[in-house]
Amino acid sequence: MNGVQEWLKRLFLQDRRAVAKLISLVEDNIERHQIMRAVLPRTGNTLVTGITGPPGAGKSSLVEALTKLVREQGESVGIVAVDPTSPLTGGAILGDRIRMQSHATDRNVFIRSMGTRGHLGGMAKATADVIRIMEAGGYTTLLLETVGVGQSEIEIMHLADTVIVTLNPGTGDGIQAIKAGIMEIADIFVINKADLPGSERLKNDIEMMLGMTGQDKAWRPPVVLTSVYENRGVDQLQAEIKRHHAFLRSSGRWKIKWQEQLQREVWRHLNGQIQEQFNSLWPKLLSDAAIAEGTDPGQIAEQVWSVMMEEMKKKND
Ligand SMILES: Nc1nc2c(ncn2[C@@H]2O[C@H](COP(=O)(O)OP(=O)(O)OP(=O)(O)O)[C@@H](O)[C@H]2O)c(=O)[nH]1
Ligand SMILES: [Mg+2]
Repeated sequence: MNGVQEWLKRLFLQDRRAVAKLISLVEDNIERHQIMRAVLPRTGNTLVTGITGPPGAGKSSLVEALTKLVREQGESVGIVAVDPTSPLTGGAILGDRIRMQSHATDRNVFIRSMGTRGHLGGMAKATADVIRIMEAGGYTTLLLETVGVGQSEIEIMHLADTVIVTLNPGTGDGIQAIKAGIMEIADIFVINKADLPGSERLKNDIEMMLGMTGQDKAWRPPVVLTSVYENRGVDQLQAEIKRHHAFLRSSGRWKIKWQEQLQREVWRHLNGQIQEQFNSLWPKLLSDAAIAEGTDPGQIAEQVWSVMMEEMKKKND
């Protein structure tokens, strides 16, 4: 039995070290196929809860508060914190590590921080793998935190089944969120720091905007007020998460979501493969003067595509 087999065996016995080890191997692209093939049959049952929002909105504080609740209920928690602006990877992003200290010694909480490694598609790919390994390792609650409200965060949030958008009162967050197109991805809105003034107003603003946009009639995103400082609203947030999970399952949305996620994920892999092949072919195409000057790039793309197909056929023969 090779080393990977041994680690997989230990993963299925819910050995924390195996979770860490297999995540590193997959991230380094060592035996990725073998690992993911073994892991996959043990995944797909747990819904992933994503938490996004502007920097400092209290995402990590909420993750920690939710983790505390879930642990009290006896479930184990896997947390992935993605920071597209951070070059760090593997280890913990310092701030998160400090804040999550209360769970650091808890064997039933597994925290993984990820920074940019290569391009963004790479990060979404890696995050999807990490979530699956955690699920196969027996973590029954999966939380995914990502900072920001830009395109890259939305890409990460598509990995989640339930998306929580966290905003703060008195910051103009509401307006920013609309501009960033984040209203559309929110299943639940949280107004955190509700101990500060202006939260009712922000709640009204969000509800008004929800009324105006062509929302999904079957699910109207609730707006939950929380204060991690005053330990308020977190249980209500957990109840709304459970309600959304139940909605996904009972309405059959879960399946549709799963198909959409699969499509995105396959495309990310395909995109990576095509890009790699294209990058290796391009210099040769240029130097062979196969491409005449002044040719329309769209036409060149068609030529390149047929060359790529030929290469692929040669490889498969
Ligand atoms: N007043 C108040 N402050 C809070 C509350 N929750 C969190 N904070 C504070 O807000 C700051 C940011 O909290 P984090 O949980 O790190 O926020 P975050 O969204 O994870 O931050 P990034 O990951 O850096 O984007 C910290 O100083 C927290 O102590 C709250 O309910 N009320
Ligand atoms: Mg954070």
